[in-house]
Amino acid sequence: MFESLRTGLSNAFRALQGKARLTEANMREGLRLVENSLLEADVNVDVVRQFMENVSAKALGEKVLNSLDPSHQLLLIVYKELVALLGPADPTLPLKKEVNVIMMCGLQGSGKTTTCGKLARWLQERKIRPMLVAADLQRPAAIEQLQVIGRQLDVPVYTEPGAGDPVTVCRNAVGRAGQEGCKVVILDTAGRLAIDRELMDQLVRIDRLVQPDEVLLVVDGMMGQDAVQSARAFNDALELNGLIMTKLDGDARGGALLSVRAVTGVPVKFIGTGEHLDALEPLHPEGMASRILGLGDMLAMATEAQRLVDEQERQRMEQKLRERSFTLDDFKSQLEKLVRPGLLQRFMSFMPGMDQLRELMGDEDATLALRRAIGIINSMTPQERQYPEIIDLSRRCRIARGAGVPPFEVNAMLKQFAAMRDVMENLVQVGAAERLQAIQQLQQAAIRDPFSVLQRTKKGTGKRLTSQERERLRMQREKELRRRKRQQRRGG
Ligand SMILES: Nc1nc2c(ncn2[C@@H]2O[C@H](COP(=O)(O)OP(=O)(O)OP(=O)(O)O)[C@@H](O)[C@H]2O)c(=O)[nH]1
Ligand SMILES: [Mg+2]
Repeated sequence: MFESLRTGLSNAFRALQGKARLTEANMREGLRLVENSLLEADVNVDVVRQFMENVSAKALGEKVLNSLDPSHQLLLIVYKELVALLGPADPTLPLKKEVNVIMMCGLQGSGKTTTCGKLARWLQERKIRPMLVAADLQRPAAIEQLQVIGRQLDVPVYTEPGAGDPVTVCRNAVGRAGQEGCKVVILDTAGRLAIDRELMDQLVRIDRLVQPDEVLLVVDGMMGQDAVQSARAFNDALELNGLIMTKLDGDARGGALLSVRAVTGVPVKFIGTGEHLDALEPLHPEGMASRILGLGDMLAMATEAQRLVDEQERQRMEQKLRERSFTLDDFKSQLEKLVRPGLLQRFMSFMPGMDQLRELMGDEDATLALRRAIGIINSMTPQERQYPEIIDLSRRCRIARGAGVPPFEVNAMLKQFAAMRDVMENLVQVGAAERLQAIQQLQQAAIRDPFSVLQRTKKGTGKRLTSQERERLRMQREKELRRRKRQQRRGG
């Protein structure tokens, strides 16, 4: 997420690092780099101007210039300013009544229907029963699309095939939801390629006559400043409660996310980070700011990890860890959960200092590595999976042959397993609240002292690159440079 912005910003901080004496001129150079990266990320010019005014006022103060480590100070100032830019956010949905109505709107293809499904799933995970409503009568296939999602999630979908007026459909749906005990009704409305009178009139009519409790606008994060402008137009017509910005998993540069709140005054509540129905995250300004600065977002990672396993299995695992009987079979079943397209990349975006590793291996490679580990476990006997200590040289060679990998990989996997088991066993010894606290402390430490975290992680993953890997990195870099040049040419 937002690779180039992150790289640009970290270059700015690095430029100040290790300077024997920091002068105002040096600091101005660092600030210039910060400004450039924001502009390159397509942040609204007025927003950048205001941002830089705030940051400069603090960064050029005597206290910062005379401080022991001005690059840390600048990072901290930028972090706080990013948090202010993104927030205050309220990533919740107030549920007050028997039946709460959420209306989703947005331009065509922005991701409304998908996001309706994601929200429904998000509610389900919180034991709230949602109902989806096909209020997009424009496109015949729209109803079917929503029904497919409903079946996938096992969520009721209200449709009235052949109906002419979405207002009637929505009203009837609210009545039905009451009867069926659904607490939240999510209206999937129609989109248009551009904002036009007809689209707005229809939405305003639904808004006035159905009186939704929440009106959420879905905007495509890849659209950059156009997304911000359309959000402004929608907000003028509808008074939005919040935004959901989708497609931030792709090549989105981040400009839309960073500008939209300042330009429209509407908070971003959730972000969409993939096509799958579980790729929805509440936006926490602190976590996001820290992710943009490459410091990771441990809280999001912990939440995400928890989502992957259901409550029952989590308890079973905890029990095993507590009894210290966590085996390679359990390890395997955890690895299997991670082998899903896009998932590992998402996980990596939460971790501090993962840029290098991410550059090194794409999603495919990472998934491949997991599959190899699973393959290794598969070629072990039940006894070996239970007691890996018995794996000696000859067993190791046999396992390696069976899995089609070199023997050292068997060793590496066993070491990984042992390391992970140790960390997890230690974590289950403390209570849930303490665990959360430990994670938050880790995050705070990363923010306070980012370079140490980055350096540590770098050292940890700092294996020597083979010439092939170096070659691959070089090619990737060149490709990225070409892409940027193309973009610049297009831009002007
Ligand atoms: N990568 C990515 N793709 C997304 C995300 N959200 C939606 N999409 C994709 O965007 C495309 C359009 O999504 P829809 O949900 O059909 O969009 P819509 O706004 O309902 O479109 P209309 O009903 O035609 O106006 C689909 O291919 C989705 O899979 C996201 O967060 N990330
Ligand atoms: Mg749709």
